[in-house]
Amino acid sequence: MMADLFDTLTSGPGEAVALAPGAWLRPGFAGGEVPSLLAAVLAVAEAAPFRHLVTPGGATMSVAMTNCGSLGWISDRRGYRYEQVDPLTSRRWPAMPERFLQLARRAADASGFPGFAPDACLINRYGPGSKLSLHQDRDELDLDAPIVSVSLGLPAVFMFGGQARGACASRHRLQSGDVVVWGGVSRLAFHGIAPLAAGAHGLTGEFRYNLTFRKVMSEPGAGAGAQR
Ligand code: MD3
Ligand code: FE
Repeated sequence: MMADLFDTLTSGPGEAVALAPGAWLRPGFAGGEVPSLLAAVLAVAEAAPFRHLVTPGGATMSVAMTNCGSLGWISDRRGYRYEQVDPLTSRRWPAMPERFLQLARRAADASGFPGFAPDACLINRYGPGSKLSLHQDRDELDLDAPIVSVSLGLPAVFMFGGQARGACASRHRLQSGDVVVWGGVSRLAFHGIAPLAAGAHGLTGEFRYNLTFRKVMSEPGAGAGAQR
């Protein structure tokens, strides 16, 4: 049996919950680091401000985004892609803070994906009502590497859609300090975030932040991903 919302509500820190094959929720894995992670997020946002991107279809996203690392994910009328330069500032994205890298690697190691070396970290900021519709993350060249997500601030309801577009298969609450590693067959699963409930968090106020660590570029000679 896969876990559902109630399992994640009742599991304590330390134990991993299998959300799906290759997808491990680690409640509270980053718990003690939340204040320092948040400080690093705000420092990134000083150099590369949060902004609401426009989709290729012309809709403005309700989630505000920025990035750090050598590549950053962007969307505009021309499509979705990774860029080395922030189109808002015309500068390179801020470097990935060492503590981000360490946390992402530690979580991936614990989940059976040793040596994770992300080159991109997308930072999402949710305000009241912000949502992310069901989607796949498939703009990365290296689909063998997992994605590691870290939640900070207000809780959110994560929707897991499985391998096919369509209905949400399960829901899970993601709370501040929770880390999820998405690898294997879950790497291309459909997923989204339900509209954020209004609230007040002691550290983030009305916001929820989510970090997703991604390996965009394949290593030379890494195989299938290399020629995509
Ligand atoms: C499952 N972010 O940035 S994190 C995204 O909370 C994104 O901001 C959400 O989806 C957020 O693309 C969800 C959980 C997550 C991230 C990546 C995944 C789940 C995933 C990639 C594949 C499968
Ligand atoms: Fe995603």
